[in-house]
Order: sequence, then C-alpha cells, then structure tokens
Amino acid sequence: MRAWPAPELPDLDPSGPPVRLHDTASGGLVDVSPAEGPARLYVCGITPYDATHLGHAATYVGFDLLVRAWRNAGHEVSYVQNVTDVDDPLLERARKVGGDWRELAERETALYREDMEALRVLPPDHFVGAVESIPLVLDLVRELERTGSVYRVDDDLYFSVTADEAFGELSGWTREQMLAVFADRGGDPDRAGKKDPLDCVLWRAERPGEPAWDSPFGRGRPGWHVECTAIALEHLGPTFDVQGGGSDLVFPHHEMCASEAQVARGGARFARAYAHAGMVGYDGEKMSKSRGNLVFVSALRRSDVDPMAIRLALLRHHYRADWEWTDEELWDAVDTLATWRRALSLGAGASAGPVVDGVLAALADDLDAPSAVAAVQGWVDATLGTGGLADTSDPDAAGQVHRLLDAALGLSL
Ligand code: 5CA
Ligand code: ZN
Repeated sequence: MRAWPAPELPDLDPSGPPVRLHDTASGGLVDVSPAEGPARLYVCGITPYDATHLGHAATYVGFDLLVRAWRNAGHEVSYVQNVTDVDDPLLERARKVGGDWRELAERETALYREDMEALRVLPPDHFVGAVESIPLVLDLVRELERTGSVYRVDDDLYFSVTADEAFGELSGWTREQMLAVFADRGGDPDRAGKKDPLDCVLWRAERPGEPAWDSPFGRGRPGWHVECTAIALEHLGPTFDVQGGGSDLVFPHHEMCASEAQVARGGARFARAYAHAGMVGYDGEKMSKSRGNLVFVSALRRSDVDPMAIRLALLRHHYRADWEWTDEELWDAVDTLATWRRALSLGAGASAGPVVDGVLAALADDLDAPSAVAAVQGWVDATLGTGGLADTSDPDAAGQVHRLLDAALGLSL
C-alpha cells in the first residue's frame, strides 16, 4: 500500500555521530551503524481498527528520531512498516459496529497516514499490509514446513518454538513470565493438541463469518507474527539492523518473529538489535484501544492544536520511558514553541555550533530527545537573554537552528 508524503529533510553540516541504541536482547547500548549499505529498519505498524492515539504517535515519533539520526550521520535508510489489516481485534470491531472490516481498515489507515504526515514522521520506504503479503506468508510457511517446525492442530498450522535454539533470548523472559501474558497477547496456551503451550499460529483455517484466502494448506488467514516475519525478510533480508515497536511487543510478538525467521534462515539472527518504546498511559493505565482511555492525534488536530506542539510534548519524554499523557504538558509545549519561534524570528542569536553538536550527540546517544530539547531551550534562553543580556553574536544562528530542529527533531517552526 502507499505510505504518506515525505516532509523535506534539510541537509545538516556538520553531520552527526554514529548512532547507539538500547537493545532489548543484550540489555545494553549497541552501535547500530550499518555494516554496509543502508541502515535497515523494521517497525511494527498499526492494527487499523481505531484512530492513532498518542501512545502510537510516541512510538512512531521515537523511531522517526532513529531514521533522522542515521540520515544525519550520513547513512541511507531502508525503512519497512506493516499494517495488520486482518486480525482478530479488527474483525471483532467491524462486527461490533456492523461494518465491513476492509472499509474499517482502509478508513483508519488513511487517518493514520494523515496523522503521521501532520507530525512530520518520515514515511517508510515500504508500507505493507498483511493482506497483500499473504503470498509471502505462504512461501514462508512452506519454508518452515521443510525444516520440520510446523504441525497441524485440526486445520490450523502451528510453529514449534523449540525449533529455534535461540527462542527466549530476545526477551530474556522465563517460561513462567511468557505463559503469564501469552493468552492476553493473542496466544492460546490452553489449546488441546499443541506440542508446547507457547507455540503460535502460522495459518488459521477459515472460521464461519471470517475472511479467508485459498492456500495449499486449505482456506484460512495468516497468524499475526508471521506477517511481520515474512514482510521483514522480503524487504530487508536476513539480519537487518533494528526491529522496533512498543514494549508490549517484546513477547510474544518480536520473540516469535525472530524465531520464525531464524528457523527459516538456518539460524541467521533476525535483527542485530531490538528496540522498544515505553508505554504511554492516560488516566492511570496504558493507553489502549481495548481499554478505551485514548487521546487521538486526529481529535487534537481537529481542535486546531498545532501538530508541532503535539510532537514537542512527545519529544520531552525519552522514547524508552513509560509515562502519562496530560493536557498540561500539551499546553506547556504550545507556550514553549511560541518562545522558540520568537527566538528564531530574530535571525541573529547565540552561537549555533554548540546547540547543533549537542542536539546531534543527544539523539545519537539512544535517541535522547529530552536532552536535545533542553539544549535547544538553552540556545533560546541565551538568544532571548532570559538569564540577563541577550547573546546575538552569531548573525546566522536562527537559520542553522531552524534547520537543526527540522532535520533532527522533526520540528518545522
Ligand atoms: N499491528 C501490531 C504490530 S505488528 C500492533 O501492535 N498494532 S497496534 O496498533 O496495537 O500498535 C501499534 C504500535 O504502537 C506498536 O508498535 C505498539 O507497540 C505501539 N503502542 C500501542 N499502544 C501503545 C502505548 N500505549 N504507548 C506506546 N506505544 C504503544
Ligand atoms: Zn509486527
């Protein structure tokens, strides 16, 4: 499917340092500079049964900082994102509201594109739906079958997690931890006939009233995890640089994707690093479609909130932190942007060199946007003389800071 239009990305001089990122599998910071060629990124996309909420937005803005940091360090980037446009929650919602699941998915995907464009998130190079990827999924299931890691329960096909020696290494979780969340996250640990309670569905046979596609395994539809495995392998090849998503995807989703790929590709590691964004909450709980405690990007846009203020409010939290959205932080971001725009309108200002270096260094250091924002605030304060005399020693400072904000933080002011 098509993505959304790309915003302009100004060239920066000097370029930024190599990018380091927290890797869930090793538990530490790793250099994610590509060994050769473009930096390759897969970020798990939306299940389009409801509008983009601020939790989704925080995750996609977080990974947008990675794309920008790589590009500012001189790398090309190959970015892939999926859309889970057929899955249980989408079908359930369509049934509940009495509409067609395809129309629901199309409508919400269109709204997501608008939200991402408004937030100046750089589009992926490949924006790929699960439905259009069914041929890839079928090829992958056939490859897995050849390794002996697939078995049937009734007419459904399952993947044996024990086929992957590295199963569990991504999350680092114990079996008890895995079993505690598996059922809540799309798994079926109690199904009779499974070899291991943690095995996951690859191909789900047709059920009455559900969409289904023809396949060599009988009519049905893909399981959730295998869609991302197949799309990533197709567009990025084995062992790409970073797989990303929210921390709710560490297990089972990313663990299963990695295991399926590793078994299909003779043990080659799926991604070099696995990066996870924190969960954004609202009213004391994780913001989630199933809980209904949502603040939608589109609703804020409809009430004329400046999307750059939404973006700044998100950037003030480190992508790995869990935090709570509050309206006060949004209004605070609106005020902050007014001050920043005032400083930028002066043309001359405090020397731009240190803020350029500071922002690029902060972002290359595990996407530390709060430190980058603080560095910009320091420049604004010096330029406006809030601590005493205004510093307007650099005649072209505003132009440079303007380009920096746009290229590194995605804030076009
Ligand atoms: N389609 C699957 C991934 S293949 C999915 O998880 N879709 S989703 O619509 O539920 O979530 C889309 C992305 O937003 C995922 O990366 C998810 O981890 C992230 N996400 C969901 N809720 C939150 C939240 N409250 N805070 C931060 N990120 C979130
Ligand atoms: Zn995914």
